[in-house]
Amino acid sequence: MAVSCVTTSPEQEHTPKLDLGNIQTTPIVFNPSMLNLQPNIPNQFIWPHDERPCTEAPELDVPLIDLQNFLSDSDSTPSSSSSTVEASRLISEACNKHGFFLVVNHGISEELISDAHDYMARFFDMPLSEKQRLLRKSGESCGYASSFTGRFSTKLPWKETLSFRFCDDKSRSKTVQDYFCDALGHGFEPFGKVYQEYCEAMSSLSLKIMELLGLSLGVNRNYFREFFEENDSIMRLNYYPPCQKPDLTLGTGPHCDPTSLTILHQDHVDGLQVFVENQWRSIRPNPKAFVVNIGDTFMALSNNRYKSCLHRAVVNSESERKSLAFFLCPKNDRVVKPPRELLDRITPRRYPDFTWSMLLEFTQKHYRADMNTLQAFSDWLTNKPV
Ligand SMILES: O=C(O)CCC(=O)C(=O)O
Repeated sequence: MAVSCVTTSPEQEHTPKLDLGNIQTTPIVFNPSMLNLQPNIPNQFIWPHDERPCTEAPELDVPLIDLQNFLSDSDSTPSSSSSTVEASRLISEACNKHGFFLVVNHGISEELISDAHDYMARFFDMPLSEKQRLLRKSGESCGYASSFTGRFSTKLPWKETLSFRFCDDKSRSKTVQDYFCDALGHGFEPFGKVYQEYCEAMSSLSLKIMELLGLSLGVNRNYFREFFEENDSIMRLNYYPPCQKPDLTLGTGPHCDPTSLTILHQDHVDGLQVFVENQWRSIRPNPKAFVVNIGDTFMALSNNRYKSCLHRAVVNSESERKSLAFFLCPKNDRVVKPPRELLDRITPRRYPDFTWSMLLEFTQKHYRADMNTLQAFSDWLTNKPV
């Protein structure tokens, strides 16, 4: 029997401020090889009652957008070709409802996706001490994090992550490879190569999706594409170990992505949930598809026309789960402001000018990303003494 999982809207909840420096004692270590078999979980991983996962979340109806014809049409193809019009129509529909859609026939080879999953498995299989050689430093957005035990002291996520930067800047062509080799030695060159290639593919795909987003908003097809050229993005590998108390915790807590566009590939295990119409709904894994969603920065760029949507990941007691997330972000000093087409007297500017580096710093140093990040950031910018 399907159990309804209607919960209190997180909009009504108090937005916690980042508890920087509040960790008095040595933070606990999240070592999945020891924790995943224990019958009880440490208190720091236990979430408040009204935020705990529901037993079953009905599937969300997300459009499946076939990019084959759109991608095979050359750049000279008019924006009115029927496959392009249909793709941008579906995107508009999804982004007006919840901001999540799936893309298939996206042009990324199965082999590359499978390699990216294999290397992710190899990385998280390494002993904790090895992974800790990439440990994320305080105030930084990249590196290895065993949960966020060093950063927060409550509502910890049941996961490990590895995040790294990808710059689509031809003059800095080997950023990902350098990252792995510099930190872990030349034996990790194959890791670096796979993720360099994967990030390049994600960046190209996201620029094509930007064309469709532009068309769907009635903006010049190249406007957002050009805005994100030379993007300074973040790639994240998520590993959710099995948990003996999955009903008490979350793999990733509820949040909207502060970034611009997320392209996610889930393995075959359920876990991703989106909060739509006051209800948590799941997006089932589809190995042939990428899950795409709008983030806060694009919400600001679209002058609030397209909203970023609250989502989370749940865990389970039997299977581990993994996902690959590419977060498209503008070049650090690009000023985020909507194009003229999205402004008029009825819809004036909704957010002040900002750069991605300002928003990133806000989420690293002052605020734990949730569903109010963009509004909190906008208020902070507006009220900040000059
Ligand atoms: O693993 C997932 O399905 C979601 C991950 C996510 O939301 C994140 O990494 O921000």
